Amino acid sequence: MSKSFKEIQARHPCFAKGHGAGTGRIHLPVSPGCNIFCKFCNRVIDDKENRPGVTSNILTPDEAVEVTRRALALCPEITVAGIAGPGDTLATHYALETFEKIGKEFPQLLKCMSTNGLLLPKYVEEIKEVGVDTLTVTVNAVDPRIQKQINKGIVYEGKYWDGLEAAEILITNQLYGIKKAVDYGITVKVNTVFIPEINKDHIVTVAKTIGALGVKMYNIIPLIPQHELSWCKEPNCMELDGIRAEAGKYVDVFRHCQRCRADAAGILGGKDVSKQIYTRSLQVESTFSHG
Ligand code: CLF
Ligand code: SF4
Repeated sequence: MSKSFKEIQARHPCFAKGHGAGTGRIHLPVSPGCNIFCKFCNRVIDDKENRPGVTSNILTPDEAVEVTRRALALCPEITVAGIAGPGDTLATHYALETFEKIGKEFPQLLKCMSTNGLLLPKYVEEIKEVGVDTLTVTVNAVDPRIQKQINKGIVYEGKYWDGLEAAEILITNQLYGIKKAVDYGITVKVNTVFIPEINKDHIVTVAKTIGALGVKMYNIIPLIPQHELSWCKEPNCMELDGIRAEAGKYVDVFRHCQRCRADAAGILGGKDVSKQIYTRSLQVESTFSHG
C-alpha cells in the first residue's frame, strides 16, 4: 500500500521540510550503465571527488543487501535505501532486483529510486510492484529546444537519436512516466540541474508543468560545470534562491540537497559512514547521478 506523503515527510530526508529531523539515507551503487548523454555528465574514474554520481564501487544486488546491513549497524538513523546511479537505474535491471531484495530484508526502510525517466513509461508498473515509495526524475527542460542544449542524445528502442528528436522522446517519456507514477500512488520528486546560461528562464515553466502533474517536491540543483558544459558557470546563492522562490509558487521546493554521490551513506550534512562501508578497490566509470 502507498505510504502517505505525511509519513514520507517524517521519514525521508529529501522530502522533509527543513533538515529531515536527523534521518539518513544509503545509496546503493548498483546501476552501471546509462542510456542518455547529458552534456554535464563526466564519465571519469575517481574516488576522491565528492559530487553526484561519482562512485568507486559497483555492487551486485546481493552485495547491496549486505552493505545496507552494515550501514544500519553503523548508522541506525538511516531510514531510506536509495539507488541513484552511477548510471541510470532503468538502463539495467539491477536496481529493481535490489529493491525487491531490500524490501524483503529491511521492510522498515523507504525505497527511493532516481532515474532520467527515459524508460519510466515502460517500467512504472514494475517500480510500483517492487514497492518503490519515492521516485525522483531528473527533468532539465520541458522544451525540446532547451533540452537539446543539455542532452546530446539517447539510446532508445535499439537506436541512437540526437538533437530535437532525442529531446522530444525524452521529455514525452519523462512527463508521461511521471503522470503514471503519480497515478500509481508513488511520491514523485523532480530534480532539475540549474544551468544559468541554458535553462534559467525556463525553470519556472518546468515547475508549473510538474506541479500540475502532481509532483510533490522540486529540487533545483546547481550545475557542477564539467565535461561539455565546463564553459557554463555554477549559479551563485542569489541566483539559486531567486529561482527557488519563483518555482516555489507552483510546487514545494527542497532546499537542503547535498548533491550526494551515488554511494553516499549517512545523515544529510551530518554523520557520513560511506568510507566505512564501501571499499575503494573496484573503480568504475562514474557519472553525475540524479539524486
Ligand atoms: Fe538519495 Fe535522492 Fe532518494 Fe534522497 S538523495 S536517491 S531523493 S535518498 Fe537528497 Fe542527496 Fe539531494 Fe538527492 S540530498 S542528491 S535530493
Ligand atoms: Fe546518464 Fe545521469 Fe549521466 Fe545523464 S547525468 S548521462 S542520466 S548518468
